[in-house]
Amino acid sequence: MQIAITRQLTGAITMCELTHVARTPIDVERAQAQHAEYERALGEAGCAVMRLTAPDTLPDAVFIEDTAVVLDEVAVITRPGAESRRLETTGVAAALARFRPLASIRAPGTLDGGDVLRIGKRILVGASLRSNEYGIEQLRGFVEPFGYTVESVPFRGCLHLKSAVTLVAPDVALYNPAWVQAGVLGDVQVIEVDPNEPASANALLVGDTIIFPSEHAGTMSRLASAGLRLIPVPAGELAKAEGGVTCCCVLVDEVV
Ligand code: CIR
Repeated sequence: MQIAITRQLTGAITMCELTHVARTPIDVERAQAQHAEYERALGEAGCAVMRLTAPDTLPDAVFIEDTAVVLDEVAVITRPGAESRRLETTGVAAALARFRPLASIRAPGTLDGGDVLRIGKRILVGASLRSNEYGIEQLRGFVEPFGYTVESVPFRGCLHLKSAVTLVAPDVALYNPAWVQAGVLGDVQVIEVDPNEPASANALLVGDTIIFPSEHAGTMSRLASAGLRLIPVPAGELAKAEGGVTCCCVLVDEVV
């Protein structure tokens, strides 16, 4: 059983951080309905969903992925690159302490979980506006003793590395070749996004199921043709806040 920790979406989301996306009005009720559907999909994919509350002083709290990197051995609590997001980690750390020993990124380090892509024992970290070299170095120090390697990866055109590439199977990556080079991914098969849907590389793999935004029909049909199992979810309102499907949960594997 996997636990998916999610976080309440409040009306404060209209004040969210934005970097590559122009601000357009977010329909909060619609966003909440989409978020609830996402949580239902997590349940259907086999997760136990644990939703944390959020104060309305934290506009981006729903994007909980950015606050922690959870491995079997340790949970690394991040120090998000956007100052407005730094207080999000307190509630997440309290929840994760039940499941893992904690380590924390400290100033001047910054790290957003959305930049962290694990491929087996390789951890790729997007060198982004949000994750700096100090944060990446601190992460390396925490996880190398457990046999992981940490590589800093260049990308462009989007907020986080996982906006440009995610795994859709343990050895298959979905990526946008305009934003990240396949070479950095190493020895995995790759599927390119539909070129008409540049922002569709963010897929959430849960077991053998992919939770995927239903708005990206072209890329979805590429994934389906590859024989992958999909649960489509509406995610258009969250996209207006520059969030995708990986961003809205932290997955905690049961360690046996
Ligand atoms: C932000 O700019 O921080 C939020 N509005 C969106 C964060 C999305 N998170 C993610 O891609 N992991």
